Amino acid sequence: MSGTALITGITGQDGAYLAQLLLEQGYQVHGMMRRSSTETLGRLAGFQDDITIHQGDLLDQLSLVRLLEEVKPTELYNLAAQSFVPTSWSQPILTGETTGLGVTRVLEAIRQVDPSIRMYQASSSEMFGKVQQTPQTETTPFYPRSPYGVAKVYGYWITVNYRESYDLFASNGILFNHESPLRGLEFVTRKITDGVARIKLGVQDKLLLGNLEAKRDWGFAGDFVRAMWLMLQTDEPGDYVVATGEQHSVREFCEIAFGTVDLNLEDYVGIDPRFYRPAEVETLLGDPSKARHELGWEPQVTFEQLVTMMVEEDIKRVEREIKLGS
Ligand code: NAP
Ligand code: F7E
Repeated sequence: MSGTALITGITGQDGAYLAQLLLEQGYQVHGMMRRSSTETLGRLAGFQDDITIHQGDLLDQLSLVRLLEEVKPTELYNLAAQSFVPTSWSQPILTGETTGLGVTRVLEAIRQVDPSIRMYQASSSEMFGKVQQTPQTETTPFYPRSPYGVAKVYGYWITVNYRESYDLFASNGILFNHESPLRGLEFVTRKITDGVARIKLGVQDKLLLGNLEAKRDWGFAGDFVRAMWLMLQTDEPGDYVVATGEQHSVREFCEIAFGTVDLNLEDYVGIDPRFYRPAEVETLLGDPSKARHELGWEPQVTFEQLVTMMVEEDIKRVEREIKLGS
């Protein structure tokens, strides 16, 4: 018997991959989603019936307390957040409430209902922002560059603080960018692979992007959720960098994505200053040595495999859309 897991943010990219992993491990999986007037469970297609979905919201403390009383989880994965960096400038208060203070609400609910619940907090490489050291490790100082990054720094430290104040089993995964065919369409990788698929299939002419020189340490979401689970199986809680240790620019991502379908990016990519950010994170590169040594975690999917997988899945999806006439 593996236990009972509760995932906040079950409707997001990582929620879908983590739910699948936990089901495979024999967990009873419960997911929290906020109320929406439109369908948001699309990423759970194929295994939604194996998960119990509950309504709740990181903005509503009582909904969290009630949910923990009802589900009685042994492990809680706090993946819910306003996670799109540009939106954090247009909605900084909402981002602070959800991505920052939301973590305190989850920790308070655990403290009140059952302090033995193990908690994973989805911290982010965006906390390193204007990097103070390369590669970034668990001891690299934070210098966030967006309201999102600032909110994640708050979430990180409140998790550490509740661990130290109340002896909770609460761990931070400092995850670098991780992508997949389930990534939201506004994030740069998926915007590129969706654009490549549409251009190849003749339903789009151009792909407009912002800063092509930004560099990221990109991995596969399916690999990264395994690290989340491993973090809650240790004897002691802790904080871990999860990254591939390899860095590529947005331009390189484009080159491989267009190359997959025998097109040249120069013929199709344009620059639109609307996609520049008020303050940019120019470069991120993680050192996952601690996760490798203490968790035995290794990424399986290479950068080239990731880009190819995303392009191929987007081509299949756009072909289906064309057939349906949408
Ligand atoms: P995502 O696809 O944007 O999913 C975010 C989830 O949070 C969605 O299920 C969303 O629900 C939910 N949510 C937003 N506001 C909420 C609220 N007020 N109450 C309850 N749920 C709410 O993000 P992701 O890529 O899966 O990332 C998962 C987590 O890891 C996030 O915390 C993100 O910040 C963090 N992270 C991601 C990366 C990455 O590269 N993917 C790296 C480091 C850290 P709706 O479907 O209703 O919008
Ligand atoms: O941008 C540049 C952009 O939006 C990556 C989130 O999951 O990872 C993600 O945050 C880079 C930036 O991800 C476009 O300026 C160029 O330098 O895909 P992104 P992000 O901001 O790194 C971290 C780890 C998280 O925690 C976040 O939740 O790409 N870029 N042109 C562009 N970015 C976008 N979105 N769109 C463009 O057209």
